[in-house]
Amino acid sequence: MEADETVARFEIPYRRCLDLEGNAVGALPAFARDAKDLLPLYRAMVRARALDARAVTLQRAGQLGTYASALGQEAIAVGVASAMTSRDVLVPSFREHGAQLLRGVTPLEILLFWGGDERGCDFAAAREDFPVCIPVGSHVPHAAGVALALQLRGGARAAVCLLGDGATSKGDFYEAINLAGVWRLPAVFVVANNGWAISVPRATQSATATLAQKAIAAGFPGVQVDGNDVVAVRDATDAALARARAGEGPTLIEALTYRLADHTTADDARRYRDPAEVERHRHAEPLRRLRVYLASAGVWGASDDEALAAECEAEVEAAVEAYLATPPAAREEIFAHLHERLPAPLVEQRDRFLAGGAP
Ligand SMILES: Cc1ncc(C[n+]2csc(CCOP(=O)(O)OP(=O)(O)O)c2C)c(N)n1
Ligand SMILES: [Mg+2]
Repeated sequence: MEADETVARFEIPYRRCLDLEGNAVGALPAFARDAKDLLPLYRAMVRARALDARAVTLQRAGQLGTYASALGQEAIAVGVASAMTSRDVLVPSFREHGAQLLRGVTPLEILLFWGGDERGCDFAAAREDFPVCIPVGSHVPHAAGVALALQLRGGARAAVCLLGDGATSKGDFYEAINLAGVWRLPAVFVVANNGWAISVPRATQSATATLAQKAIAAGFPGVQVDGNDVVAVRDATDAALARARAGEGPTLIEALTYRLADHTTADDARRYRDPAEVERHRHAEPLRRLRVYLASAGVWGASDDEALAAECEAEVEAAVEAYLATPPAAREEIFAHLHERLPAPLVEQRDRFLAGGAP
C-alpha cells in the first residue's frame, strides 16, 4: 500500500546494566551504585536456586508432585520482587518461587504447594499475594482485576503479574492488557521470555518481533530487558512501578532469559531441543554474572559463597524435614476451597468420595 502519511510509530527500548562478563554497561542505576547494595539480590537468587534444586531431587525421589524448575530465570523473580513493596500484590504463574520467597512466602509453604497440599497457598505472610497459577495465562485478567481494585481504593499500590512467553499468545492476556490500557490500571506485566512454551519455541508462538510490543496495541509502553541481568530487571520494574503509582498506567516488561531446565519434572526437553543450545545459554545465566561483578567490586569472595551455600542448605533441609513431617490434609479438603457453598453435584461427589468411592 502506498502511504500518504505515517499515523503511528513505536519503539521498544532494550536495557542491560551488567554484561555477560559481569561488567557494568554505562552508569548503573542509583540503587546499584554501591555494589554492597546488590548483595541481597545475589543472596536471594542463590536461595531460590537452592530450594529449586532440592525440589527437583525431592520429586525424583517420589516425595513431591510435578515441579517447574526456575533454573536460570532467578534474576526475573528476584529483580521484580525486590522492586515491590509489601503493599503491592504479586500475581505469579508457576516458575516464580524466587519472587514468592522474597515476598515472605516460606520454603515450607512452597514445598507443600508442589506436594499437592493447598495449605501451601495459605501464606502466613504476603496475605494478599495470589497463589501459583497453573493454567497458562488465566491469572493475567485476575491481575487486571486486582489492579482495578487497588486503583479504586487508592493508595499508590500496584499489581505485578508474572507470566511466560507462551501466555502472551492467550486471549486472557490480550483481554487483560486491553482493559489495563483503557483504564490506566496500576499494573506491571512481566513476561519471562525463556524461549520455550514446553516444546514450542518462541519463533513459532508469535509472529511479532518482540513480545514487548504487544503492549503498544493495548496503548501502553512495552520494554525489553536482559532478564538474566538482575540489575536491569530491577531497574525496569522500579520505573514501571513508579508509573503505576503515579496514575500513569501499566507497563509491560519482556525479560529475555532461557529455560535451562526441562519444562517441568514431567518433561524431557532432549526430545525437542538440542542440548547444545542449552549449553550455549548456560554461560549467560544470572548468578555467575552478578557474582563476577560483586567479586571484582571486592564485596564478595569464595568463602562468602561457601557460607551462603551452607546457610541456604540448612534452611532448605529444615523446610524439607518439616514438609515430610506434615500430615496429609483431610480428604474433604479437595472439595473445600472452590465454592463458598458447594453445589449439589459436588456434595454428592464429596460424600461418595468420603465413603470410600471414586469422586
Ligand atoms: C490453559 C492451559 N493450557 C495448557 C497448559 C499446559 N501448559 C503448562 S505450561 C505450558 C507452556 C507455558 O509456556 P510459557 O507461558 O512460556 O511459560 P514457561 O513454562 O516457559 O515458564 C503449557 C502449554 C496449561 N497449564 N494451561
Ligand atoms: Mg516460556
